[in-house]
Amino acid sequence: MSTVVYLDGEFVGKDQARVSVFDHGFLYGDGVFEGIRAYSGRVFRLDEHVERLYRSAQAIMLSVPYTPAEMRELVLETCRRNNLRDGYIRVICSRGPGDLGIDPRNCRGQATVVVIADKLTMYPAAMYENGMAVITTTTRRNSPTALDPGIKSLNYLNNILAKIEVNRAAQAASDVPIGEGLMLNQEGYVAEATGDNVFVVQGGALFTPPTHVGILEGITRNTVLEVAERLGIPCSERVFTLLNVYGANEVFLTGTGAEVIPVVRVDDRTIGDGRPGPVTRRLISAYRDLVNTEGVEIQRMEPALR
Ligand code: PXG
Repeated sequence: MSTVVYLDGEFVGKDQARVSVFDHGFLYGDGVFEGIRAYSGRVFRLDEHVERLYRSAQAIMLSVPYTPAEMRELVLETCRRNNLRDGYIRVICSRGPGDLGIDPRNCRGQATVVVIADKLTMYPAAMYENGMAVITTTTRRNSPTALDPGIKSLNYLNNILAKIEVNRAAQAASDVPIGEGLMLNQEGYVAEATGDNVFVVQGGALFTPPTHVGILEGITRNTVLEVAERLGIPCSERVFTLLNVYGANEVFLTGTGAEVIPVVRVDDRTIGDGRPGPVTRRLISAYRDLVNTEGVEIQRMEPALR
């Protein structure tokens, strides 16, 4: 079955899914998006992703031409049309076509909406077993006073610049592969990774930066906080520095794509004994159990008799 993409009111073949070069999403990164996962025929935390999409859209005064309930249905329908049971769903809402000026008033006033459901490229399984190395990037996370990282905007250059640093560092030979980069906020406090949130474990308790540090409030982050609480693992949001990361017993990252992934080396400092720790391993397993049991059914319930 060939991939179909939802684009502005209709499903079209992947190769026909084209957006104007005058679209302000393309010209200026003027838009918002979501990355969502489906597992075993269910969409994980769909309502949370839809809510975040609308929060982001509202922040940039972008009017989405559907209700959140319709958007939710659109995500499910895109999965159905692609026969997708496991994979990745990308929702993109851009300002739409306009002229060459940045002024959003010159666009049509309603978002271009795209929904893609496709396969996902994941980190290799060995990284979940053995952990990854990370570096701290010199690129600082956007200041919330300039562009709040809580907005999941199409403007990812801040993260991409950091990711380029990660890629360059990863070229050097290393027994532990470098997979991500930590980004600090403008004050030098640990914010998040280029596409994931960060947690440290210290004395059996879990710590992650609060949203006011300037992070994307990850749905996986919030899920892990919930799961940890259920498991009786103390957790709190706390502002911390690299010193707290270097000295942590365990470090891991969270994200829709990465799920929960162990970090065993930070800026060439070995974390703990250099192996994924017990709390991280417990959370990886609990998170996997959850994604395979919870979520919104993709298939419509068939009538019992027909
Ligand atoms: N921080 C940032 C900056 C992100 O982009 C997360 C945290 C984790 O959020 P969720 O809700 O997924 O737990 C993200 C989201 C990629 C890619 O290709 C990654 C994300 C988004 C889009 C693409 O690596 N991560």
